[in-house]
This record gives sequence, structure tokens and C-alpha cells, in this order.
Amino acid sequence: MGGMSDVTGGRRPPRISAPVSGLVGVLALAVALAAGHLTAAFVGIGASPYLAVGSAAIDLAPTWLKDWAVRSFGSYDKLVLLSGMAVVLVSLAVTAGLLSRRRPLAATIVIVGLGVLAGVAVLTRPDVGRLALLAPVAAVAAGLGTFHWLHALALRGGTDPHERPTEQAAPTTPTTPTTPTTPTTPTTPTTPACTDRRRFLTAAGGVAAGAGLAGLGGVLIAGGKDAAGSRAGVGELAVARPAPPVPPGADFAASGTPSFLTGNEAFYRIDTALVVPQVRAQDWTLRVHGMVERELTLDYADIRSRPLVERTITLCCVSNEVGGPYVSTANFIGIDLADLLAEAGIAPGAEQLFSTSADGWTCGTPVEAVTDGSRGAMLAIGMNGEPLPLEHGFPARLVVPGLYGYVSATKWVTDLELTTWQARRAYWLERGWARRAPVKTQSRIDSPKASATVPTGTITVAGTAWAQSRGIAKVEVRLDGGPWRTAELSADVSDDAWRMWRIELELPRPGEYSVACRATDKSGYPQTGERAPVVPDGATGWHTVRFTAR
Ligand SMILES: Nc1nc2c(c(=O)[nH]1)N[C@H]1C(S)=C(S)[C@@H](COP(=O)(O)O)O[C@H]1N2
Ligand SMILES: [Mo]
Repeated sequence: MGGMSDVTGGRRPPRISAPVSGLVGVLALAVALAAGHLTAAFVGIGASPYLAVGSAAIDLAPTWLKDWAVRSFGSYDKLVLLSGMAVVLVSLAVTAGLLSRRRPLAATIVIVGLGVLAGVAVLTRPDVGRLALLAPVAAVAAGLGTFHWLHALALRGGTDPHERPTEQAAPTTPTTPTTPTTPTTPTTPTTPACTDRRRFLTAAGGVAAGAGLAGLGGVLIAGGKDAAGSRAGVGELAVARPAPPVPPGADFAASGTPSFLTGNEAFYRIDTALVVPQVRAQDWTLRVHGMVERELTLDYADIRSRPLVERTITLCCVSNEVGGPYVSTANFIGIDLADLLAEAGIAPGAEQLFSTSADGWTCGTPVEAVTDGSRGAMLAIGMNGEPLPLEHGFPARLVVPGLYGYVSATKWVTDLELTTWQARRAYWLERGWARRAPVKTQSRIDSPKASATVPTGTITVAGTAWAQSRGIAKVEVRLDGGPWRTAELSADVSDDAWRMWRIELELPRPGEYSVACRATDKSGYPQTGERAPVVPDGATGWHTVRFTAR
């Protein structure tokens, strides 16, 4: 194409080579994102254009898509989202750069378009105010400035050897001994075109470095809140009433079950936060208000100086498929939520405890579940002997035994409002999940794994069962649809925690086998075999594992 235009001698506008135009697009994108992130470090990191769009995408994603993402990528779902966005953005930037070779307006339209998208996303963020719009505005300004500056520099550099911008280059090259008949003549180091090219490359390098520095500055300033340092400074939590020690025989880890207590690192993590909210203990307060007799505002020192209790509780996610991994157990340390609410004095008519986290996520818990002292609902500040890990809600979170996490377990909790179901609708209720979500009686086979190959003869099948607040009374197992046989149960630790089971089965000959399990809780309710999806209030069905004996 370039050669053709030379032959026809058309007076086309000067053009930048494709790679350079793409590079200009990508550099403008980098500067825009970095400037946006740096500004967001001051007005609220949730306003960083990249993060705001990602968070808005999470909030707007239809339930089936979210389900699919959690199922396919597990805890990596957010990484996948951010990477996907990066790929889309870079492609857009390259495309905008290429289009601007013919239509310089194209990049302006793309940059402003993305800026508007980011602005709308910022307005949907519950954790930042209007001032946060400064972040996308800064991004657009920096992106436009960078693009047009580099674009002009690249034009002067005449970076497409086939389409030298002779009109522009001409006035600046009166003394150059060029050969007009061969426009593709390689430039020598002494030509001004080359100087311009060097100028462009220097500018591009400077821009890349500047974007890196601005982005890093944003990360450092936002990280300067240093929640990790605050957590490290908390020190030992003095527990007045420790949980009873976990007895020997509480798990069958040697047969393939998880260990009874899940380490903080291994504890499943589910939340909508793209970046872990950074809340320092010294900045944290909890407000208790709404339908109460006395409004309360507590800080971290208030909470930790109270007599702390420790409870062994199994937490699970409503999005856990039958046989899934989103269930873990820890010793939570904190205070009784019922005591705290009694201090505030709940007014008659209050139906839900509506809790809000530092990042604006909301949750509605039935008032009965948090006022009935015997259930053991907690405002927790510790987990397995340490302050809560940042990912699990530092400085404080709610834990309510027997309810799925989305209706009870608010991490980074900052606000407790007593209200009616009518007045407030929590995050997941707006998205089609049930208002009431007690944990369903469930059991899972941990060994053998699906599609495993085992030797014929005697094998030990082992797994986990849970029915928090009711407790597990029995687990039964059957081979190939045969009779149900009762499994051995592990030591009974707490009705609020899971219980492990195991059973020896005979595999007389090589071939395919299938094993299924079902639990009965202490209320006498046998786990149903009827299959239900996770939406709206938790999956049901018997976990079945197929494997081969050789
Ligand atoms: N702030 C906040 N708290 C939250 C959530 C969230 O998205 N944001 N998710 C809830 C859900 S759905 C579950 S299952 C539990 C998981 O707690 P974990 O990550 O400590 O295991 O946290 C709950 N608390
Ligand atoms: Mo969940």
C-alpha cells in the first residue's frame, strides 16, 4: 500500500507506521490508567478506573455468569477478570492507535468513550463519593494529552519509511541532500527525520517510565494505609473463654479428609472485592444504629478490651456445589453479637440486621439469628489465634453459625443497622438470592477422588459432613446404588462445626464403581437426594464419586 501511494504520487496525509501507531495507543492507555490510579489513591482507590470498571462488572454480572466464573476459576476468578480486561483494553488501544493513522479523531473518541465508561463505573461504587470522578477525569486528560503529543512526535519522525511526511519534513530539511525519486532511501544518522525519531523514542521511553512511576505511586500511597502493618501491630488477643481444644480423632486426615481446623491460608475465600479492602485497626469504627434505643459507635480498642470468646465454627458458601470446596472451619475470636445488640437495645419491629462493609457490600441477617444468645453469633476480630487475616475481614467481621456466608458473614464490617426487610435490600437479595438461607445438611466424599484408580480389595472411603447449628448425627454410604451402610464418625466437636466420616468398602473385582454419601443431622433430618442448584438458597443432592479399581 505504502509503495503504491508513492508511485501514484498522491498527496496523502502523512502516516505513522502501524507498530508505532499501536505503541502510541498503548502508551496513552498506560498513562491514562496510571494517572487514574494515582488520583484514586487520594480520592478513594475504588475510583481507579481499571478497578472501578472491574468492580462494576462484578456487580452487574448476571448470576449464571458469576456462578460459572466461580465454578471454573474458583478463587482465581478476579485474576481472570482483570486479565481479560487487560487484553480487551490493550486491543482497544492498539486499534485506536491504528485507526488514528487515517482519522486522528478515532483515538480521542476511544479515550473519551473509555473515560465515560469509567466515570459511570465510579458512580456505581458504593465506597467512594462524587469527588472520586476526578480519577477518570484525570485518566482521560492524561490519555488524550499523551496520545496527541506522541502522535505528533511520531508524525514528525516519519516513522513509516514508505510514507514519509514530506510536506511536514520539507520545511525542516532545506539543506538535506535527499534523492526525491527514491523516497525509501534509508535515512542516515545525520538527517533531521532521524533526530525526530530519536526524539519520539526518547519521549515514548519517558512516557512509559512516567506511567510506571505514577502507577507505582498510586499503589504505594493507597498501600500507605498499611492495613498489614496495623494487623501486625495488634499483638496477642487475650481470650477470656478459649474454645475447647480439638480432641484427637476429630478428623480422618490420614484417610483423605481435610484437617479439622482449616489454616488461615487454606481457608476458602469468597467476596466481591477486587482488591482486599485496607482498613487499619486504628481507623476502624463500628456504628450500631437504626431501630435501636441507643446508637453506639465502637472502635477496635473497645472490642478487644472486652472479654473475648473463642468458638469453633464451620463457615460455608451458598455457591458451593454438591461436593464443592467452599467450606472451612476455624476458631473465631470475638464478642457475642447478641450482647452488643442488647447494649444498643433493639426496638420492636426490627426484622433484619443490615450490615455494611468498608467496600460497600451489604448483607441482611434475620434479627432472631443474632439476638438468640444460644446460637453464638459473633463480631469476630480473630481467627485461629491471630487477628483476622486481611482477606477474611480485618479488623472485624460477622460470623453467624448455621447461616450461609452471604446472609451473615460480613467481612470488613463497619456498620450495623437494625431495620425491616422492606426498608433495605442486601447485595445478593438484589441479585435473586433468598432472604433466608440456613445452611443445608450436606456431606462430601473426599477420598477417593473422582476418576481415581484404586487397588481392588478393601478401600477406605472418607469425607466431610456439616449441618451447622444442628450437628451431624449419622452419615451413610452406598456402593453402586446398593444398601446404605452407616459410616464411622469422627469425634464430635461442636454442632456448629463439620464432622468427618469414614468407612471400609470391599471392591471384589477390577472395574468401575460409584460411591455416594448422605448425612442425617441431629434434628433427624436426612439429607435429601433431590438435586437443587445453588441459586437461590443452596445446592442439594447426594455427592457421588465414580472411580476405577484395578
Ligand atoms: N464485605 C464482604 N463480606 C462478605 C462477602 C463479600 O462479598 N464482601 N461475601 C460473603 C460470602 S458470600 C461468604 S461465603 C463469606 C466467606 O468468608 P471467607 O472469605 O472468610 O471464607 O463472606 C461473606 N462476607
Ligand atoms: Mo458465599
